[in-house]
Amino acid sequence: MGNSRSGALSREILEELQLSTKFTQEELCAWYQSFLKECPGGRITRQQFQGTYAKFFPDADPKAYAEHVFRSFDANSDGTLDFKEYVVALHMTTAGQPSQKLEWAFSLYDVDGNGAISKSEVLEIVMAIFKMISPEDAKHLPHDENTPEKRAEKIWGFFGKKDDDKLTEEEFIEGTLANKEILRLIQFEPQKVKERLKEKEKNP
Ligand SMILES: [Ca+2]
Ligand SMILES: [Ca+2]
Repeated sequence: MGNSRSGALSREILEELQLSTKFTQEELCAWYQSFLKECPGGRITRQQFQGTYAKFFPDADPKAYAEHVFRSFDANSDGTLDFKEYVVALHMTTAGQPSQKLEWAFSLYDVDGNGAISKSEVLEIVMAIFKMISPEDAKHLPHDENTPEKRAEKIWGFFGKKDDDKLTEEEFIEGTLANKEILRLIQFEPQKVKERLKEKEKNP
């Protein structure tokens, strides 16, 4: 009760976020207000985060993917997302430069956080992505990428790595910037899936 800090963002965090994201003070303050409305405690829990994904993908199983995304956003690994982590995440995944988005993608794929990506980590994320692809959509995937194993193999092959090799962040970002095919394969694009579904409804 009567917590005066709950309604306003501290100047320190505000300035830090303005610098790191280039969002304006007005934008940040408005988001903070809506963030507090959604999360009066000022933190998003893992369960809440997964719940949001579940709403967006009612016909799929986004739990594993949501878990990985949550991990990549939870910079201090305390099991919750505070406003700062939330805004940085929003920036990296939406407004950021391509290289920033790929920095985030690297942290998503570096499941154990050791600074390098192994082939099994690629497979783990690709499996999580596949759980969000509806069986109907999966039917339309090209032959050499219609299972998680094939798709992981294809991604790994693009980087020219042996099975036991590791990918550094630099290799991952440079390779992905240079090759649109890798970029397409490493991400899940719900929007494109939805667009395709709409088209299908129009022209069954
Ligand atoms: Ca955190
Ligand atoms: Ca790793």
